Amino acid sequence: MSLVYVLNGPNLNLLGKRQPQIYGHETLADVEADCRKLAAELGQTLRFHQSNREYEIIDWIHEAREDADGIVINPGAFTHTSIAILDALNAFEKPVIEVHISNIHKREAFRHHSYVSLRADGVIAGLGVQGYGLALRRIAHLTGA
Ligand code: CA2
Repeated sequence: MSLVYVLNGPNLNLLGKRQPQIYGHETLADVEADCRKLAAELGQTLRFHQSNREYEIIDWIHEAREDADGIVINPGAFTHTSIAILDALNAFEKPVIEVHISNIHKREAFRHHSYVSLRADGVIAGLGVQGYGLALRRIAHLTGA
């Protein structure tokens, strides 16, 4: 079994509850259930987390350094602001896939830049919540699982 962290940033706890035209109707609990089902097929154990606090996300990335085989991260709005999350990811040596539910490049100019993309091995944007599953498949491929 490989171990994958799936980390979600601020406001993603509101998924499926507001702005469905941008983020769809699935809740974060639905996304977690879908990810866990796929992970079982791929031979992955998941640690699935969401936080509105930057330091908690950083702490999970540090924790992942100990034992994880990969990180899937949707940093939410921290994508566009957080050098601290970038620094934490730079200290993680295994694959990192950045996921955005919406196509950030089709949205406001301030969403076009991602600090996390400076580290990510791959970036998925605009494929809705399907992006999470695709990211898990990519990590399975990269880790040879
Ligand atoms: O498209 C994405 O996944 C984003 O990472 C989502 C972030 C946004 O700041 C990024 O630019 C792109 C926002 C997540 C907020 O999620 C909500 C979901 C439902 C209702 C309100 C917010």
